[in-house]
Amino acid sequence: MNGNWWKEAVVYQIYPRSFNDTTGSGTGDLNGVTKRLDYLKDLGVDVVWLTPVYKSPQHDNGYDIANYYEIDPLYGTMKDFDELLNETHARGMKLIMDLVVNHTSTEHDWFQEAKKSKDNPYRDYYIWRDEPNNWESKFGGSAWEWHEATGQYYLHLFDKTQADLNWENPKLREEIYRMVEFWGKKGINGFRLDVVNLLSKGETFEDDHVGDGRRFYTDGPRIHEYIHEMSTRAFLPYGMMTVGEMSSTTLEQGVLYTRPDRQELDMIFHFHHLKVDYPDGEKWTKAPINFEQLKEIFTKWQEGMDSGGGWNAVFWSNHDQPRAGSRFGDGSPEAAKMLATTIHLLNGTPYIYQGEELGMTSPAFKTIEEYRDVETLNAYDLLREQGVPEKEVLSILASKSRDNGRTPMQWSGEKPHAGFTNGTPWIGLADNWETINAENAINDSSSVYYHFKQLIQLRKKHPIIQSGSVQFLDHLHHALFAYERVLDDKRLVVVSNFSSEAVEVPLQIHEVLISHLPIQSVDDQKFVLPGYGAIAFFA
Ligand code: TEU
Repeated sequence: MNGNWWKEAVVYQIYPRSFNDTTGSGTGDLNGVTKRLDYLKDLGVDVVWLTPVYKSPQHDNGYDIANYYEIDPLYGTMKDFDELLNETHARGMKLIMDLVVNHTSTEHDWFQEAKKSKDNPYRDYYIWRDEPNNWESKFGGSAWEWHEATGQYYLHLFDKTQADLNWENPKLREEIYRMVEFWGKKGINGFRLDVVNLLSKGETFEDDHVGDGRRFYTDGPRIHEYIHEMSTRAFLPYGMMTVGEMSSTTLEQGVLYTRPDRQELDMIFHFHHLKVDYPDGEKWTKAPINFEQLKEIFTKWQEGMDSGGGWNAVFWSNHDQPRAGSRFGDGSPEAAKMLATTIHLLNGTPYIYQGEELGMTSPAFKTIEEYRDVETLNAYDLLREQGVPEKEVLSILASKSRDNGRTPMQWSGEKPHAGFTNGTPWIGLADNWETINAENAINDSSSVYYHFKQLIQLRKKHPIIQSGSVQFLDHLHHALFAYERVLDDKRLVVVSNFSSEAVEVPLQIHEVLISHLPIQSVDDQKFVLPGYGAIAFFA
């Protein structure tokens, strides 16, 4: 097997809770995923990434793990998991899981022990202090929670039910590696590592006078040591693919995390391009996309990872983000196809988030009762406390909430819940499911689905897509996102129009690789790219 197989792969992310329910519980399950494996195989994906299905009280939809060795009954049993793994492999696909080791649920046995007394052997698996500092939780409020019985505070960078683990403790690290080996022995093919660049908190825990504390624990002092140790001990021996989810990291760090000679991670997700509608870093406000900034970020990361010898995961969407078509486009199938072309022909391993291949949109919820996400509900309370009017808060949530990406997969026009469940779905559906659904998509050769399928096939056929160098073309019209890939004597040019207006492009086309809207040539030196059009051609 090619040691770099993940460089040639396309990954499909499944958020099982919202994928396919076979029991009528209203929540998707593992058997539901197994039933849809043929759908994924037909689409052409190589790797399936399952977000957490471990035992959990589900305060943060499974990112609060209570037992790393068990499947949450909500999703089924270990037998169901084994079957899913076998069936995935039987179809020539690979399966990766989520590894959440920055924190555990406070219901995890380790924390249950740790909170018993200050001298409990598990106390030091977590981070306790007599006094809190001023660091803030990423879900709002202080990052410290008071524990009355033992008279100390524990650190939680996320919800207060997600206690941060103390990676300084070698015993804890051993436990983690043993757990990774358990899944490695089962035969899974890798992990997506949740907020993995936050593991090393430093030792000083000083107040942050200029920020929320993140500069102390982001890419912290011992982070590369920990990741290298975990990789050589637990990932490499099982040939696992790894993708690190990086919170607020830098390009320099990104190269360090992914340069193969350093034996840390295969690739990373960074989120800078998904903060271009966070003015001054503020998520909870409505703002247009800063398109110039978007292009600068891609230019920097694409060219920089390429020349530094690192490797990117490329993506627009995941379970923490509003639907990309609604955010970067107008929600139309054309915009969905344009975004797909843009991302799939870049340098890196592309990720598709469930429903993205159908052009699913954000649901535009209108009341607070429709939301489920802990971060969203906290933000709602904080904004209301600050006096922001209800209507405005709801409009902010409709554009920014993580629940925008978590509505059920739209399988068919079947009433009442699009073939997702026969029960009551845990969260409502986007109301366009009667038109936007997998069944309709498969029956329509011009659908977003077939556009994704074509992009996946092109990647397999043309080595330039996987390994060509990348250079951005910044001299074209301001509404265009354009780059070229170069391999040997071949030059592949990709031009996407992020506006609804047609734009003239002064470039010469030799051979069109993919394009979803009619391209009109002005003369042999120029062509017109329609609004939300995208084209890739050999120049
Ligand atoms: O997310 C990490 C993270 O910090 C963000 O993506 C976060 O959701 C966003 O910044 C909020 O504005 C990961 C998981 O993907 C997410 O679902 C979990 O809630 C989080 O870690 C904690 O485990």
